[in-house]
Amino acid sequence: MDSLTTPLGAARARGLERELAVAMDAAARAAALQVERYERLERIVHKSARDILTEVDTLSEELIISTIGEAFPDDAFLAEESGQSRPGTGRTWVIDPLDGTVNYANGIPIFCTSICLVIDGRPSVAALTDPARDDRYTAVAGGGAFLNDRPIAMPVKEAMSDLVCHISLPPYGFARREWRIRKLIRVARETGSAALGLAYVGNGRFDAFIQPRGLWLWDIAAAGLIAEEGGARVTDGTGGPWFVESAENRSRGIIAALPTHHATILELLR
Ligand code: 2AM
Ligand code: CA
Repeated sequence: MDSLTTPLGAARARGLERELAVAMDAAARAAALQVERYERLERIVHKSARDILTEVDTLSEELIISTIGEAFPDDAFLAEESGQSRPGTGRTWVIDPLDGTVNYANGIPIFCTSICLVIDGRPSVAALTDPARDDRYTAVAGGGAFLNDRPIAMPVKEAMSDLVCHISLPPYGFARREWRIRKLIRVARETGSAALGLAYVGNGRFDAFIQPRGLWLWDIAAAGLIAEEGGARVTDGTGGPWFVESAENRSRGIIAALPTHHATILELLR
């Protein structure tokens, strides 16, 4: 397992082997907890009208932060439930301990745990695990994307009518644009886990992920790198850089698509 065709090999070539190994270990621990507690929830807190929090979100995040914090005590964290700690170190772990919490709490087995190391503002190492399927997505910037230790890449699809797309448009004001896109593609889906849907672009389970706003940095950090390393063109909702660490992060949009169709999708959203 030493070549560039394995995740740890690709990470080693960039001096990030330990980082990826620790991220994979932290994701595996959170995934095990999520499987163990699946359909056995004790407490659901309503964070806001549309947002919920379970004890599994909190426990998963604690597990991930303690695992990574032990290995890299000087690094900073930006995590969904506990926020930002120790900014300004140049290395920040961006964490969504459980993406797709509503699915999880309802017993729909579509959710994931997402971990990304951002170095000097650049997503550099990603580990994203779908516990229900034991699908382990990983990526290293410039080193490729992997699913269960095998390299992945998007397929070639020339015709827009072949595209299977993950589409989440805002509820108001986008009906005409949504219809314009749906008319041209094969089918649109919404999984309820933005991070998992975006990671699926990395190996062409989705040919595009289209959400022009409403995401947080922890929803997109790991999955955006996986999509990009799988060969997608990835931008924000208007064609700009998809990951801006200092941006007001609740309103991030992301368009990840086969490079040949990305510009058309952006145009259709205008
Ligand atoms: P979450 O489960 O980690 O909250 C569908 O709800 C998708 O959008 C999920 O991936 C969810 O992530 C994400 N999302 C981001 N911000 C959200 C919010 N304020 N309320 C509900 N879901 C949100
Ligand atoms: Ca979450």
